[in-house]
Amino acid sequence: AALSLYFCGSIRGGREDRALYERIIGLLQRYGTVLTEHIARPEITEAGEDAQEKGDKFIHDRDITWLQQADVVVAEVTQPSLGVGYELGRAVAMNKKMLCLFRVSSGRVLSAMIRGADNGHSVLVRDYEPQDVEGILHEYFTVTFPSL
Ligand code: 6IA
Repeated sequence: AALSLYFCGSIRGGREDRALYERIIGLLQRYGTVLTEHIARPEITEAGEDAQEKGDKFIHDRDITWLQQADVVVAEVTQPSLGVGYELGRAVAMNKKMLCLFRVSSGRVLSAMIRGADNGHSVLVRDYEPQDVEGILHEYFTVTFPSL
């Protein structure tokens, strides 16, 4: 069966990287079903005007259910986001396979709690530039899921 992928990217933490999330999600769809493809939707803004539609409790509980279903979690962690950090912590507690992508060229320094979560096998943090993301994902998925 196809993989289930959970992609994390900032929403209320700031939408500056939304177009990049869209590109990453498009690439991830080569490897399986992206449960969270709405993260790139332009109509989802950090102001969150459509939040009332479903409510934060609904969003949280649905996202945790998807996280439990996921075979792998991929996160773009350059734009700091409480929600992404929370998801990653929950995913570590669930022993999920995880790949975090950070753009050093942003001038930011990644949280020690994310960088330091890298354990060299199931949880990986990769510094990257957007032009390398296709190759990085290809290598990650072919090494992690050789049967693909
Ligand atoms: O704290 P943040 O909002 O930056 O957290 C972003 C992360 O939390 C993403 O990886 C999502 O998986 C999850 N998340 C946060 N808000 C939502 C949401 N709608 N829908 C789905 N996942 C979410 C909120 C939209 C709202 C602004 C109208």
